[in-house]
Amino acid sequence: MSQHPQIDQAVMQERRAYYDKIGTRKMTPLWEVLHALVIPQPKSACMPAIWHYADIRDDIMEAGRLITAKEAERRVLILENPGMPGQSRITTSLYAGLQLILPGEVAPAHRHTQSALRFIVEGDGAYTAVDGEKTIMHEGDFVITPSWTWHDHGNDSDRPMVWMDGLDIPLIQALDCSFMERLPEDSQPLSRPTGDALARYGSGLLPVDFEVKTPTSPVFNYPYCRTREALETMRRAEEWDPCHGLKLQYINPATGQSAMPTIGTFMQLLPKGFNGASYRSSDATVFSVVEGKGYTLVGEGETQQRFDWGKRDTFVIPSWVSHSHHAPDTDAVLFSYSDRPVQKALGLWRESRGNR
Ligand code: GTQ
Repeated sequence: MSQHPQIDQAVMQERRAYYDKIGTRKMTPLWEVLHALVIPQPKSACMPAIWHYADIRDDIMEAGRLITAKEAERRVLILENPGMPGQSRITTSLYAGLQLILPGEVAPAHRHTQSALRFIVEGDGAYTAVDGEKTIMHEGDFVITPSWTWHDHGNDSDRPMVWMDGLDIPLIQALDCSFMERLPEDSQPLSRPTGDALARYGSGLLPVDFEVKTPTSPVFNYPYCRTREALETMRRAEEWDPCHGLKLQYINPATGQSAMPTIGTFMQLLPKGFNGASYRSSDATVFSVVEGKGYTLVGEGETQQRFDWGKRDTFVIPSWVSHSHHAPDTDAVLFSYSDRPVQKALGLWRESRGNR
């Protein structure tokens, strides 16, 4: 408490008048906001949240009765972080949505500066065409649409397909560099056979004269069967990380960097009985459950939450929030993505284990 409340009142009044005056000249005092701007550690509007697929699948299918993929252009339910309603984002920097394509539908060709990933949640056999090549998608596949590449989606199978879209929309918004255009035709012309990119760039080989021209991986479908086999073979070494189980990152084979420049993507195996140690990192992370079930403890003390999850559920952990993964009854496989490559490129990324 102040010893001179009268004087403080007078000073406060004078300051307020001063703030009003400089406000007319488009200025404002830093000292009133400094400690909200430069804070000791992340304090995000992003909240931990979970979407159970069993609770939302009917809503997704209902969208399929209300609007066609063509009319919607992209028929997607945005997974909106409850801490940032109306902002079309799941973390401060990243977007997530669940996209539905019904048999026979086409989501027409367009391109934009935002990079996109597709992570296949339900169904088999729909396709995405990227830069003249179609890839047929299966559950657990990780598919990339690099910045400014033409892409259209279609479903020639006889079942609905649902995938998670992960895009860097909020990041591009912050940088004000969104550009987009549409192709006059629904589907782009194809110039290469299906599987060409994976054979050419994803077999531990590269064309002899290959030159890196863009930061995004030339492999645009990382099939789950290969990822799963890698995890299954590696588990024999019994080298479990106390926090992550066995965790791999998807890389661009031409550079060794993350597969996408703005979004880091990961797949991890938690063996049955896994009791993970507490972990936090500065990249808020979106998880999609590929196999098995388990739970994640989020936060600490009285505010700690428990997210029970199973196949096809999505959950998000904000920046610098401690969490631990547990898989008491089954093996579990988790796909995840975050803005880690951006933070690393800028020398900002941090992690800590065991509440240190
Ligand atoms: O498939 O191109 O969920 O442009 C949001 C924006 C998907 C897409 C989204 C998009 C797309």
